[in-house]
Amino acid sequence: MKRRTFVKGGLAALGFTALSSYGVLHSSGISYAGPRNGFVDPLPVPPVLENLSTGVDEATFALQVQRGSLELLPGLVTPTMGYNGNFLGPTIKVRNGQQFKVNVQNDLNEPTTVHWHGLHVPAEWDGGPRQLIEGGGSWHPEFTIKQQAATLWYHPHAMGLTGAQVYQGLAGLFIIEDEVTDKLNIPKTYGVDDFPLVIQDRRFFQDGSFAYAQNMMDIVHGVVGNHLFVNGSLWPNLEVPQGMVRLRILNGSNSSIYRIGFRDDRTFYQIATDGGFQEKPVKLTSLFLSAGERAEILVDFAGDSQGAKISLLVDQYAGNRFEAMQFTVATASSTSIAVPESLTTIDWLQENESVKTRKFVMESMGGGRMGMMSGGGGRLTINGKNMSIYRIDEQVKLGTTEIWEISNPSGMMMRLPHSMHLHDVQFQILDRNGRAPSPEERGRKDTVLIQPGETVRIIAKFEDYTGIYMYHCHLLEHEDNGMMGQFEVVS
Ligand SMILES: [Cu+2]
Repeated sequence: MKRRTFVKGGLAALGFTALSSYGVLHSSGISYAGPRNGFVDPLPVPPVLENLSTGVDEATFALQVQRGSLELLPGLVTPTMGYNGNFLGPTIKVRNGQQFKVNVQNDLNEPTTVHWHGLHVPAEWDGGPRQLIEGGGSWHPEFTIKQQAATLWYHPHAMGLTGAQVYQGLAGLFIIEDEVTDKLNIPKTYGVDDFPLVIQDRRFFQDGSFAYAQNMMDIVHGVVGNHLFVNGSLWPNLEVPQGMVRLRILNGSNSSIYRIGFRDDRTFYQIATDGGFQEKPVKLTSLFLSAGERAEILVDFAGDSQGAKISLLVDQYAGNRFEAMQFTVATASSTSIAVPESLTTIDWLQENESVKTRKFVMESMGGGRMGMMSGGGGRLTINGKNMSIYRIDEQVKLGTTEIWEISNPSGMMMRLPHSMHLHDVQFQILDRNGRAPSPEERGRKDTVLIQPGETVRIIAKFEDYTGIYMYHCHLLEHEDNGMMGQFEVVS
């Protein structure tokens, strides 16, 4: 076994219960829950990307997709990819209504794309598999941001290359602000009381290089890592003010589902789903995020003494448990912020507005395990079909509202979760196996976890733009192996 593992104890001491309800999947080795020597490195906070425009109505950026290297594990050098750097990318910040322009330069020696995950975007600038940027090539999207405040992200989406490129480091946050944010009394000073947390697990060879998809099981279950990184750092420490702190959390892993909470089991408040603010804060002690999902939370450190250390626990579907990072309470906050009573109002789409119900069946196995990797149709399908860029699977009429009923039938041999992502729209969850969504999922969503045996109904309005978009499983190894389809919005 070439994989790097650590043998140690202390997992039980964390007092974090296992996700037994998930059933048995597989284990990717022994995880090292927390550091031996404390949380030493300061959490890197991705810089906000410089806006090259001077006008307030414009936001112009430059992104360079490049290779690099980084010491992710102590003493080892990992070959990586990054945007404008070695690993991950800068945070893009725009305002609703701004004219967004970006010059993307692909300095990889292979094709890539830049997909704006969660963004309501003209199809030609979506950055899906149809907008390939060849190695050495460039791409120049330009469109207006027509969307409320949200924490979105950007990542590659080239067919068959997405998983490997994200794994090597290609991901960044895309934050939209608007008048609602302006009015709310919540932490909003980036890097001071408003922090992005990009959570990702990784697996390595002994020489420090990434051990990405090695075999069929990696594709079936997704590549699950045994080291956990926050913003590209192993076991970092973040100094936070002694007051209210906002965390914008992205599950940036390829295929992991995380349950996220604090070592002391403290309560926190979720204020946003994938697509922006919820109507009211949701009181929680742990949060589930599947690959690609985001949440914003408020954590109050006002009651903690200066110097107090509180760690973040991340429990991974498939068994690993991580003490991911630590918060150290520093000086008193300069602002006094309470958890708001309400945040925004959401235009809830009504079932009777829907003109069509479409059914989508996500299947992990069509007929025998041996067929999984064979070219003849594949065995990761949506409605029995493997992705073809030459086929339009669904046509949606511009300006209409539809219900999409997505099911993950419980197969005889494979019980795998899937995470459905739609491009262009923010949808709302109507129900999960007939039951109303939990408070954590009540809001604008672009990615939704579908557990084995579940049927989830979502509702969305397809407006403003015609063209071809993707829907797919956001477990990237599933997506790369064909669990994807195309919908065309037609006038
Ligand atoms: Cu899947």
